[in-house]
Order: sequence, then C-alpha cells, then structure tokens
Amino acid sequence: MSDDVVHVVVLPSAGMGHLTPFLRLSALLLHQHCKVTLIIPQPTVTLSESQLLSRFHSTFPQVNQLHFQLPPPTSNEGDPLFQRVEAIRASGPILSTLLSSISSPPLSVVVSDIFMISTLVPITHTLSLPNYVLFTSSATMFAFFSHCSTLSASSDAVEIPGISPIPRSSIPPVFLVPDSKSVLRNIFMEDSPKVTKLHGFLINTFEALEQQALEALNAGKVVSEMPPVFSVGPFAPCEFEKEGQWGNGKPLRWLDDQDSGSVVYVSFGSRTALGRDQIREIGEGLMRSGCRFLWVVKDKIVDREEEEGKLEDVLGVELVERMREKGMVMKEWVYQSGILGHRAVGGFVSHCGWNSVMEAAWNGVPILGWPQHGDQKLNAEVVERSGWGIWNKNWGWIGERIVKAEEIGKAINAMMNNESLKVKAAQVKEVGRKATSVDGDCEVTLHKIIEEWKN
Ligand code: BUP
Repeated sequence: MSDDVVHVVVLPSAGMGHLTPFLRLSALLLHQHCKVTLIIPQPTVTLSESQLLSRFHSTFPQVNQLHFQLPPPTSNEGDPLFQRVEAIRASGPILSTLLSSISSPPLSVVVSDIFMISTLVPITHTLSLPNYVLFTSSATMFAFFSHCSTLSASSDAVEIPGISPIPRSSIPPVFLVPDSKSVLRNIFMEDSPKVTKLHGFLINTFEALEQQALEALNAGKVVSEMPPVFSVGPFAPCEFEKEGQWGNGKPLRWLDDQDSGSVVYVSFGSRTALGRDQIREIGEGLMRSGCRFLWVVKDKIVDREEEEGKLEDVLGVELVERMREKGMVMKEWVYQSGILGHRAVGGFVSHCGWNSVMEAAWNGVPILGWPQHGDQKLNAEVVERSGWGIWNKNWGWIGERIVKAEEIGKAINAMMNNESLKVKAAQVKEVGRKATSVDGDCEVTLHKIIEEWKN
C-alpha cells in the first residue's frame, strides 16, 4: 500500500438512522481508494444494525473492523438508543487506546458521529488527527444544532441567522423546556458550542435542496468560525444493503402486480413506535384513501421485540382481513430503498427521518410528511419548501393527539393525486442524481476533501 494512501477511521454511534449513512459514506470512500477502518460499539441496539454490518463486511472484506464492548445498560427505562449513546460518550479511554493502536498505514482522519464531539475532540487533538463529523440529518437541522445553545425561543419563531424563521411548533419540545432531563437536549447543549473545534462537517444533502442553510453555515452566519460544511449527498443506496433484503420476496411480488405509481408506501422509520389507537386509525385511513398501500407497522422501538407480536394483535383480526384486499401490511423489516425505487410506488407517508427523505429524493417519490419527534418537523419543512411534499402542521408530535382516519385518508388521497408534487419530485430526483454522478458535485467535493486529508 502506498504511503500517500488516505486512511479514514469511520465511527458511527447507534441506530440504523446513523449507521446506514456511515456505511454508505464508507462505500464512497472505498470507491475513491481510501483505506477504511470501521469502529463499531457493541452490542448494537437493533438486529437490523448487526445484519447490515455483516452484509457490509462480506461485501467489503478489505475494511478493517474494530469492535469495542459497551457496558450493559444500568436500567431498562428510557430510550435504548440514547442509553447506548451515553455509554459511547463515556468510552473515551477505550477509544483513545483503539485509535492510538492503528498505525499501518498511519491514520489520516477520523470521521465520527455528531453525538461523540465531547468525547472525541480531546482525543483527536492529543493524537493530532483531523476530526470531521458526518451529520446524519439535514443541513437545516445542523444549523439548529450549531445554534441551539444560544437559542431564544420566547417568541412564535426561532431565528437562526441566515435561515428562514423556524416556527416554535417545529422545534423539538425538549428544547423549549429549560430544565428538561432529555439526553438529546443535554448532548446538544454540551456539544454545540464545540463545533468550531472540528475540522469539517459532511452532510448527506445537496445544494439544490438546502442551498440557504448550506450558504448560511459556510458564510459563518450561524456560528462565526464555523469549519467547512460539505454537502456530499444524496447518498445512493448500496448493493450491500440489498443482499437478501427482499426477505421472502412477498412485497416485491405484490408490488410487481400493481399499476405504476398506484401504491402509497407508509413507514415511520426504525425508531417510532406508534400507539395502537393511532395505528388503527392509520389502517382505516389507508382503506378510506382509495389507494393501494404497502405499510410497515411498528409498535416497538427495538426490532428484536417487534418479532414477538403478530399483526392481528396490533390491528385486530377484522381490519387485517379487510386490508388484504387493498394492500400489504408488514411487521417485518423491509427493503425500503428497493420499495421506493419500485415503479409501482407513487407516494410515501413518512416520518421524515433524514435517510428516508433522501431515499425518496433519490427515487423521485412525493412525500406526505408526518413528523413524530426530534428533527423530523425541520426535515418536513425542507421537503415542503422544495415543493415535492406536504405535511399537516396540526397533526402534532407523537402522542399529542390521535389523528383520525378521515383526515389521514383525505391527506393520502390528496398527495397521491397531486400532479405538481410528482413533477417536482421528478426534478429533485434528476438534480440529486446529477450531484452524485461521475464528476457531479458530490464526487468532486469528496475528492477535494480526500486531497486535503492527504496533507
Ligand atoms: Br422501518 C425501516 N427498512 O423496514 P431514517 C427502515 N429502513 O430499510 P429513523 C429500512 O432505515 P433517525 C425498514 O430505508 C432508512 O435508511 C430506511 O432512517 C431504513 O429514520 C433507515 O429515515 C431509517 O433517518 O432514524 O430510523 O427514525 O432517528 O436517525 O431519524
């Protein structure tokens, strides 16, 4: 291996929403001839993470993988993802030893998750290693993150310099409660003042989608002395993700039998467990929409627990029977990128997790946003502003109110029959694909960053 090879340590935190973009970035770095070492905290929160990792490793055996063991959670309460994140943040000494042990070829850079800033900055500083962060949500959310420690949310909207005002109702509620015990809030408050200590930020987004936020960030309007913020998306779904992912093949066979653009795909991501009352209203709403549907039902946060229950327990036998006529309802993990890329899919009811948004952009699928928590309303705003999606602002955060079947059915029908959303979604797809093509913005930007890492 030549001496000027760029050796990148890639360090995700926890959850599919974070792991997936880190593995997609790793695939891009390998394509650009970098050496990649992947450090994975064990055990993973979900089964889907460990399955994705094993597919990644069998496709890319040249990737050096290092694991480190996290202590078991001290309590069964609270969000398992954030318990894991807290354990990772407390693993400074192990991470320092691991990073110091990597010598051949010498390390060029560490690309880590946003949740590790406080832990990694002192270590990479001591080891004289550049530290970049791959931010796994939108540039708009990154602007919010960078600004949140100085947030003043007393009025109707939050003002971030250079960014359109964000309605108070779109700010994750934990940021509006000063003494909130939320882990997410505490991490944001502790780490956001440290953004200037990083060497750069990579975001899975593209200029045409988030020009305003990217410009404001890079012009130092959001935070003066902000390190460079690079848009490197949209990340293309990779071949390694596909392996065995159509499961028993049922959803693919079913989609193959449907008319083009006729199916609405419904999923609230890997971490949103809706209440049963709300789930049943969605079922009835889908029936009223008059559309064919493919719906992933989740009533547990962690997928390992999901496997224990049956669909009939959640929806009731009668509704499950009625739905068979019109759609396919799954409780299992599905191959979302494949579904969104199928010609039969004409719309996506999404919680607006950022990976889902980017996968819809990649495939030109209109979105009916139904944000549930965290960054999702800010992401839904990005989609709506670019004209390829809509969302009902009065549906509230998860659990705030039960949205009734009638409203849901009408909104789905309106999205599926909205020609202007289809046109705009096709344009977003075209621009996104261009950014990722050979010599497109994404490849050029990555190449430039890698050249910098050589120095
Ligand atoms: Br559910 C589900 N199949 O069945 P987001 C999700 N996914 O491939 P989240 C599947 O998980 P955060 C399934 O394609 C996307 O890449 C999906 O990430 C995939 O939302 C990923 O969309 C989910 O960012 O994460 O899971 O809520 O908390 O980071 O927003």
